Order: sequence, then C-alpha cells, then structure tokens
Amino acid sequence: MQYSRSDFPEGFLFGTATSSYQIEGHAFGGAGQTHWDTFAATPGNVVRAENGARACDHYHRYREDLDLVAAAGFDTYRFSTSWARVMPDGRTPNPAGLDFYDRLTDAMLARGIKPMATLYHWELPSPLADLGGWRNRDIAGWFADFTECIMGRIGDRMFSVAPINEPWCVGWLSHFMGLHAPGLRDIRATARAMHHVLLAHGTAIQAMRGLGMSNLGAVFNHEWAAPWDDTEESRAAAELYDGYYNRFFIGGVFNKSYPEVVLEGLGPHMPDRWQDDFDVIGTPVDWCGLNYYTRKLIAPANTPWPALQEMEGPLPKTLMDWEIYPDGLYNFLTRTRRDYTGDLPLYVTENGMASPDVVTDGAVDDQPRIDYLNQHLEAVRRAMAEGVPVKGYTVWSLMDNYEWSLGYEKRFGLVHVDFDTLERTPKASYHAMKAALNR
Ligand code: IFM
Repeated sequence: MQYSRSDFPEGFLFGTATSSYQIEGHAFGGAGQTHWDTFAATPGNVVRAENGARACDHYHRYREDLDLVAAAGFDTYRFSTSWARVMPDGRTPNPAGLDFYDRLTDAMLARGIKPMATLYHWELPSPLADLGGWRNRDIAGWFADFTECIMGRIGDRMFSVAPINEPWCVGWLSHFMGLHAPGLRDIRATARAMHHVLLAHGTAIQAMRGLGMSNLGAVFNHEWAAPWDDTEESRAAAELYDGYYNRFFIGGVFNKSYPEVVLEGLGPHMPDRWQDDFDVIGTPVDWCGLNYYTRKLIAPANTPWPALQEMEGPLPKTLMDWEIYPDGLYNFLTRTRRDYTGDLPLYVTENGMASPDVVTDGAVDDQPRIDYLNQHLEAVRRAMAEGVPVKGYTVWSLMDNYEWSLGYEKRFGLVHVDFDTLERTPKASYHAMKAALNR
C-alpha cells in the first residue's frame, strides 16, 4: 500500500465490513424466512437463483473470520444484525439468534476489535413483508421494537451503531427499479418506502437513546452524478439523479427536508402528513457514514419521470462495471461537511471493488484492488487536509460473499472464499492492508 497507518492521525480507525445475510448462512440458527429468500426463489431475480442459505457459513466460522480481522490489524469490524435471525417472524425474539450476536460481540472484544453494528442490512422477515414491509408506516414501530430487543442484549458493548445500511437501496433500488427484494417497480411504493425507511431510522435512534446508548450514526450510499454532456438537459438530469440517490436521504436526516426536484415526481405518492415526521427522522445522531464506490454519467431520456438514463463512462471499471472515480469520494466528504453535517465526525463506512479473483498456488494476486484502495485513501487524505473531520475508513468487504441479485461471482473480499469448500485465502490486498496497518 502507498499509505500506512502513520499517514493518518492518531486514533483514525481502519476497519472492514460485512453484512449478515451476505455471509452468515441464513439456514442456520433458527433464522426466519426473509424477503430475500423468496425474491431469490423467483426465477429471473438473482443469478442462478442463488441465496444466502449457506453463504460463507460465518454463523459457524465467525471465530476464524474474526481472527483474520484481528491479524490484519483492523481497529473496527462493521457487521449487521439480521432482523429475521433475532425475530424470525419479525416480532418474537429467537434466543438462539440473540445468543449468536452475543457470542459474536464478545469474540470481537476478545480480539481487541471495536464492534460497529448496523441494525438492518436488507433481510426483512417475510411475515413483515406480507404486511407491506417498508410500504407500511407501522414498520417504524416494528423496527424500534427489534432495535430494543437486539440492542437490549448487545448494546452495552457496541462501539457504534447505525440503524439502516444504504436507505437508497431499501427504497429506490428495491421498490422503483425492482432489482432488490421485494422487487417492486411502483412509484407509490417507492415514495412510501423512501420515507418510512428514514422514519424507522429515527425511531431506532430514539429507542437506542432510551437504552442509554451513544455513538449512534446514519449510513448513506452515495454515487457521484455528473452530466453526460454540456447541455442544460443533462445538467438537470444529473441534479435529479443526485437528488433521489444522494440528497433525499442525507437531507432528510440532517436538514429535515427533501429536495424539491425529487418531490416534483414523488410528491403525489408520499404518505399523508409526511412533513410532520421530520422531528423523528432528524433525531440528532453522533456521526455520519458514507459508503462510496463509483460515479454515474447521466443524460435525459424520453420516458416518464424521472426521464433520465445512465450512460456508459470512459473510465476504467471494476467487475461490477462501475467506473473507478476516487474524486467522487473527496467530493462527497467535502460536500457532506459543507451542506449537512458541519463538525460532526464522518466515517467512510464502505469502499472497495469487485474483481475476478482466482487462487493460484495458494495466493490471490489482486493488485487492482490495492490500487483502488490507495486511490480512495488518497481522496480521504485530501478531504482531511481541508479540515473535513473523517475519523475512519472501512473496506468492503472482509471476504467474498453474496452480492445480492448478482449472486456469488462478484468478489469484493480482502479474503477469497471458495464457495464449494468454504476455504478462506487472504488475497494480496489483505496482506498489503496488514502491512500498512502494522507500520
Ligand atoms: O455488497 C454491497 C453491500 O451489501 C452494500 N454496499 C455495497 C456493496 C457492494 O455492492
């Protein structure tokens, strides 16, 4: 690595991340059925109809996985708690699920790793999906109950907690584009899900404050939106994309408002009296997390609202076909402080790339991932040099895992996983990070 720990201030936290459904193995430990199980079982939704039933079998192998986190010298491990493992029907606690996260927490602490929890990383219990899932306003209360249940058990040992991972994915990707569970393509469902996911964020923060917890945050995914060409139409299209992808969610939480350009389309479909919810949505948090991977070039399109299209960009791409654009991370860090968070601590809560990694003679040469991490750490350093209070950087992901509708072939890990034998093989990027963190 070009950078090492000593290039960052004392106390800067390096971490790596995973999520429950993507690694645990949902067939184990009495977890309930989720909307991802049924989405994946429906032909055409997921590559080879793969699901998270076994995944990386982290449920049984978490000790060796945490050994890898610790051996690399990471300070934090960002993991998520599965609602359906903790409450298989969405409402009733499952002692085995609570015990698992209790063991996992203690195993992190025993290794000197700070637990950074996410409450919800997308596996909604099917019985709640049957009731309308994120379209149903009651989900804000159900989610607060789940929050109290899991954090009542492990909240005393968390370094930090954020309620929802990537609200754009929960709202737009899953209800407008139909690419994630529940696979809807419906503007009314989208407007409601986008609002209710923020409302649930707020009720969860309040529930955790009620438990006396601190260091609570919000995590948003960001894609830099640039106009495809130098026309007013492309500029307007990019501004709208930026509005519903980025500004809607972070603006709701930190500025208690939604962008006007987005309301032009979603406004008629919003739930009644949505404006009254901002005091809950904007419940103060202690930090803001940014997940960042890429940018999009946006052009107008001759379709109903939002009447825009993503264009093919010229930059080198990852296996996801995502352009590598580190400036976008710098842009978001500086803009987030300027427009939303001021002096609040910022964390890069996800950053990384997928590549077609193979094990050869027991090793994995993934130099492009090392380059990607270097370029993005450079962007973090540039923002910090301008006074942006970035307090940590988290690599997605610790290990190859279930990349949702793209199945198991998009490998994001620092550690290679053979999905037949489940053998873990640290890649060159893992060894490079280890050297950088121990320097
Ligand atoms: O794998 C996902 C993760 O679940 C959420 N953030 C983006 C990652 C890569 O697509």
